[in-house]
Amino acid sequence: MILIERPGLRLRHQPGWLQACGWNTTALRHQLVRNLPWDQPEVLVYGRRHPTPRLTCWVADPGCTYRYSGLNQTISAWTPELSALRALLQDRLDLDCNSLLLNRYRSGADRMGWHADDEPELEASAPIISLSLGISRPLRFRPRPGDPLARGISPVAVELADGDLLLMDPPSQRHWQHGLPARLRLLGERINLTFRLIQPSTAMQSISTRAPLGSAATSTQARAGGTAPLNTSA
Ligand SMILES: O=C(O)CCC(=O)C(=O)O
Repeated sequence: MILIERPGLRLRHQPGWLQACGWNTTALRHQLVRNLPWDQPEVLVYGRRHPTPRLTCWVADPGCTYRYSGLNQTISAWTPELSALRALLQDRLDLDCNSLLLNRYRSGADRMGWHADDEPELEASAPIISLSLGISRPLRFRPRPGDPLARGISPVAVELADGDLLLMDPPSQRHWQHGLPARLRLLGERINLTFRLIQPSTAMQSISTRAPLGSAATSTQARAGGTAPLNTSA
């Protein structure tokens, strides 16, 4: 496990983790493409609707619903392969989760804006567990604007390849943002899965009402790519 630490940031990266656990990552990616009800929701940014620059699917236990930038997020059920992945995380890492956000980047043009996974309904003491499938893309981290702990610290990039595990430990989400820049020359597809632990009692709260992250937009709008997009040529 590669440990990446900066003030307020702790990442644990295990390249090829899924393959080491005996999984066929190509078959898994094809199953997910085929079996999940992929959606391209629109988000409100400064009063205008924009399609997210990627496809998404929200999978969760009953009661772990939330609203996404003013729209009800549709919950999909755990498929057998996703339940097996959840059991693997419990078994190998002793980590619980009750929800999962899948992002499907159809090519290098699809992306994710800067954001922190700091929604109030997320259990703050639990890591965000990320698994990557398909083509390799860099996930970039930067201090949250104005954060006193991480001020002046250089951004960090983690290249996430097929089968990689990345654990984003608390309190990383309080002090750092992350985002996935476009890579226009890349044609291949990538799917990322982030397993989360939601507190069901707060799960109905609207994440579109959260405090802004150094801009007038919410985290959801930023994640959607609606504010200051990442440098596409970097
Ligand atoms: O695609 C990735 O690796 C990042 C996904 C992400 O930032 C998220 O789901 O919040």
